[in-house]
Amino acid sequence: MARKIVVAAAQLGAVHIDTPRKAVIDRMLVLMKEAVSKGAQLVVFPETALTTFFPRFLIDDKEVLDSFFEHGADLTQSPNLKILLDEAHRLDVDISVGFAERTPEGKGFNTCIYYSGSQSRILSKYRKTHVPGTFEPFPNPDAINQLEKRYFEPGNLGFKAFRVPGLLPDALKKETAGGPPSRELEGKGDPIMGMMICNDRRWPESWRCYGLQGVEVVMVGYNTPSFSPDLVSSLGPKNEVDGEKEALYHHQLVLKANSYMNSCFSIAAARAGRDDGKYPLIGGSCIVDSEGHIRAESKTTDDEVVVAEIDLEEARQGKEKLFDFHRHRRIEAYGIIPSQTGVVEPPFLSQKEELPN
Ligand code: CDT
Repeated sequence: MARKIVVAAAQLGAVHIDTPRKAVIDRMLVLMKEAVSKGAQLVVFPETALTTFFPRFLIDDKEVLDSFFEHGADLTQSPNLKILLDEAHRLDVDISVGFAERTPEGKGFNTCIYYSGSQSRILSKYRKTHVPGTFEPFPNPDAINQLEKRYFEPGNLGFKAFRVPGLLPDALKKETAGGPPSRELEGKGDPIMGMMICNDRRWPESWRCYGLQGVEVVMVGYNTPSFSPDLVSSLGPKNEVDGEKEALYHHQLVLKANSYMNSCFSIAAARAGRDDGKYPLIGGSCIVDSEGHIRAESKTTDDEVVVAEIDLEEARQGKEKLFDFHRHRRIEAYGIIPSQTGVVEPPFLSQKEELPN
């Protein structure tokens, strides 16, 4: 039976360091409304959507730095987020939105939440796990910086998939299923979703953690520089134009491959365009299906809504055949993955040792 939902990526164009939050939020409200007018039931916004991507800048003044964060234990009461959440409730649409979070204990996280418009509550919160870049700026004043390790701690919430009520009228519920989730009932309940943030999408571990919970839709907000020779391979492009092509290539590569290998859809929302950073941020907001094909993608690096209808039933193909984890995974061979972080090469061979055949 088809399980169709309409989803959207709401791409934001350039946001400058002195752009007031209010102006960005107004743009997000326009995008939300447009997505809903196109039938979207879920709208995904970018990473740190409410401000410029401030980790590109060295900000030493604590008060100035704090002004880029949302504060408080109850994020529904953050005055900035509240405007978006209230509108999502009014429009009866779900949203996923990224922002910088300052906890009451003073910790900084790169966070996103999933808010259900119909339920009028936050269903899930995620904090970016793979925090890229450096703590100290590079000594070379022309270098491209990404000071996320200075401003954010690694997320401490793990990759926790969650079910989303209200999107599929015929979804099995606890009461109607007649028992707990089982092999026969997989893919029949409310949609299973997971969130990750920007750099997380480049790590297969993020996806597999969700894949093992039967994820059907992964949402990713991102700020990806078009050219960052100090941070990525120096074998690559030598200029901004080629850099943008390469950055888009890698962005699509990881979305397509990981959506395919985990038999899930993914929705990726960029903040794009040329802000005050040295180079622009890529666009490439897109919706990818569970066979690794792009269903819809942005055509600009401005504010733009990308919408697609997706049938979650299609993801059953991968989940029940080639990537049926129950039948084909071999956990006895994967021990090194949870037990080791960095690379440990095999010992050097001795001159006298025979080469293994
Ligand atoms: N925001 C974010 O995580 N950006 C990183 C940049 C990596 S270093 C160029 C990304 O993975 O796109």
